[in-house]
Amino acid sequence: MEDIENYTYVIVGGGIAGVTCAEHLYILHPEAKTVVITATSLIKAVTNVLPLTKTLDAFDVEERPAEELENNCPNVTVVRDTVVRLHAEKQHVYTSAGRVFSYEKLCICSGASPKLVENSPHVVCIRDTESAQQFQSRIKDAKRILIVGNGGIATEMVYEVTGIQIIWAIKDKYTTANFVDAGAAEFLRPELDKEKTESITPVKRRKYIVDKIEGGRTVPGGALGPDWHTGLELKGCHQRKVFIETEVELKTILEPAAVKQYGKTVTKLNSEEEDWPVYVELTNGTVYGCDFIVSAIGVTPNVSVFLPGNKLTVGDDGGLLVDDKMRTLEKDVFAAGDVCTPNWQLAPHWFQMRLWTQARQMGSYAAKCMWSSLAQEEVYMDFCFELFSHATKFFGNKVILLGLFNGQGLDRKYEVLLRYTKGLEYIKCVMVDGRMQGAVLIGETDMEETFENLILNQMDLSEYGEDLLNPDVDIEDYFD
Ligand SMILES: Cc1cc2nc3c(=O)[nH]c(=O)nc-3n(C[C@H](O)[C@H](O)[C@H](O)COP(=O)(O)OP(=O)(O)OC[C@H]3O[C@@H](n4cnc5c(N)ncnc54)[C@H](O)[C@@H]3O)c2cc1C
Ligand SMILES: *[C@@H]1O[C@H](CO)[C@@H](O)[C@H](O)[C@H]1NC(C)=O
Ligand SMILES: *[C@@H]1O[C@H](CO)[C@@H](O)[C@H](O)[C@H]1NC(C)=O
Ligand SMILES: CC(=O)N[C@H]1CO[C@H](CO)[C@@H](O)[C@@H]1O
Repeated sequence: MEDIENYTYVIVGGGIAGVTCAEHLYILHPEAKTVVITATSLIKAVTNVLPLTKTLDAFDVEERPAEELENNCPNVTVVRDTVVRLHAEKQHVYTSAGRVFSYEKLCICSGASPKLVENSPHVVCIRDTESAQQFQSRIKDAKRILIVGNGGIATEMVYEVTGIQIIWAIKDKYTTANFVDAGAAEFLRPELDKEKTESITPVKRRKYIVDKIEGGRTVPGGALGPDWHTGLELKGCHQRKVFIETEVELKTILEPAAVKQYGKTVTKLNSEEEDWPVYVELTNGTVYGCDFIVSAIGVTPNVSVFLPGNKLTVGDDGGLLVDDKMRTLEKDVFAAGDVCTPNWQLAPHWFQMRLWTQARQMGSYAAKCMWSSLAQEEVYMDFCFELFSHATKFFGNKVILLGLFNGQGLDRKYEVLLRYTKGLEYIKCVMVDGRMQGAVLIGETDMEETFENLILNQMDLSEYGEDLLNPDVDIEDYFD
């Protein structure tokens, strides 16, 4: 006979999504019994929340003991255990310790695991530029690394790293429109900041069209598009060399002994090439040596224990599909954070990115949805899903990403306005037909609220042209 523990709300996962969901359920429904079941002893807490705009808060993430959540929210219990099965029809979850929890409303917040090209000590995983600092210590003695992945993080990595050779293996034909962030990475490259002895007056203001970039094979230095060549080829990247291998994936990682054993031909990039700690065979048969491999190929949502026997559906990216009330297809089963994939009609300037910001927004909104479905109250989609926004720090610089900041989904048919002041600020606007679609703001630009409004209200800005970013024109006066 099963000994069933009954709860109103059961949350699986003690990450940002799960903890935020529990905290908000406690606010909405303090007398309800809530349990957070989490595989790890520490939970993730959001601290130092600072509202930046209507859709965006800056905050820190800290690991905290579970008791803290219990102390702050007395009717919330944290159980350290691993959920191994969901029986949605019975409304039960089962744990590895043999416990059974029944719920009225369940929220799956089990997160995602970084995809590794291969589980190997030679592979370093990068999800966000913030982990770049840690990565830089490993890179100190390296001569050559191989980067796998073609997303924003891989792109930033490629531009972040100086003074070594980089082989960048991408499965697409060309490095995506992400190359625009090359400028951001140039801006952020600490070496550049250190060199900054000249005054910060020169402001580069540039405009270019992004739809005719050809994929390159071997691109030296920081140049990926015709404009970057002339405009942003900056000092300090001379020994750096980037070799781009397109339309390939990583096939195998080979130890030096295996290369000898199988008699693999190693492709040399310089004449006197020595032995390498590790070798990589690409799907087209080329073998390269390198110091280590950087994997930046995204994450896999942690869904496997929930699927068997239930009618949950997953999207192309493997996430649990949720509707605009964060509901899965199973009755009373919600999902939030990295584990889920929004399956509603997305607002034109919002898209999912598996980041803290969204884990928190979804956790909070899921709590509202869970409570309102129990209380049979109406709930409206949170305003934060109107506009993609993310605030982070790259090497101490404030970075704000708004809307389609990288031209996401615009099929490379957009213009970019750029204002770039070395060591001070980097402002990029993505424009279509004179209307702002997205922006990257680095430094203390103080533009986030104005730009948020411009993206949300889609005002026609064509008459301002490039002057939109002219530092002598105070656009806030016009638009606030
Ligand atoms: C290396 C790395 C660096 C990152 N850096 C940044 C960054 O700088 N900025 C940023 O915004 N985002 C960053 N991200 C992304 C960010 O961490 C995630 O988007 C966010 O943490 C997702 O929160 P979550 O609550 O959905 O999932 P998670 O934080 O992954 O939490 C999932 C929780 O579920 C638990 N769990 C999973 N399965 C079970 C189970 N079966 N039973 C019980 N418990 C379970 C786990 O133990 C964990 O507590 C990074 C991610 C990685 C991997
Ligand atoms: C906890 O829940 C009980 C009822 O289940 C309620 O009486 C009590 O006020 C709640 N405690 C707090 C601190 O909200
Ligand atoms: C694999 O691609 C590289 C360049 O991307 C090329 O130099 C090499 O010849 C290709 N190898 C094979 C076996 O096709
Ligand atoms: C299938 C899968 O990705 N499982 C992961 C889920 O989360 C736990 C804890 O974070 C990982 O240990 C699993 O590997």
